[in-house]
Amino acid sequence: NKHQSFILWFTGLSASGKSSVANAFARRLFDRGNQAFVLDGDNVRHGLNKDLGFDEAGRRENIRRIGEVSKLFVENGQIVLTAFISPYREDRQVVRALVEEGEFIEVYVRCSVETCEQRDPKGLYKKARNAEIPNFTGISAPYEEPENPEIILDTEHYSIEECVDQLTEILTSNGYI
Ligand code: GGZ
Repeated sequence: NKHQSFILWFTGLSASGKSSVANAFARRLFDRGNQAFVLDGDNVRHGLNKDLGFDEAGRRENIRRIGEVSKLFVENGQIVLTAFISPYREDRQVVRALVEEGEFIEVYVRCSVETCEQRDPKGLYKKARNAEIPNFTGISAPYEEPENPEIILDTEHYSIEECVDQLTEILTSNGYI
């Protein structure tokens, strides 16, 4: 199965579905004979970046390092799927500029903060409302929506599987996979 190497950069609020879509899409790719590598909070924030917090500087350094790691994988011919809030437009732009034209595909995992807060799978929104967690994205810290993302996935209205179908369709028709 032919593929070029690229970064699929998922961005969106906590509980928007970034990791779920990225992991489900990685399985879909595997079934099609393409291998992908998923970077998300579970394998990066607890390891490489465990020295970083959630203030603005910590988030920016988080994204910078993830961008550099992703670049290494892309240079090695891989498909990289990253699932981080990445709330700052400028930081996403910096990662985009690290790789060749067309190798950075920004995927806005769009879901209203109201719906994310209703989902609240880890109880974090509740804690943020009670000020037990400071600087919580969408509540007490900013999220800058992508202005020109290559792809928008609407997880408010579509299931994870439907979003995976949409990704597959878009990337197939554009010759990425
Ligand atoms: C947002 C936080 C925070 C704060 C801890 N704000 O839903 P989750 O739990 O699994 O995903 C969130 C994750 C966000 O880490 P990222 O590395 O993606 O963020 S960033 O790109 O902004 O650096 C959430 C949890 O960590 N979490 N504190 N204050 N999310």
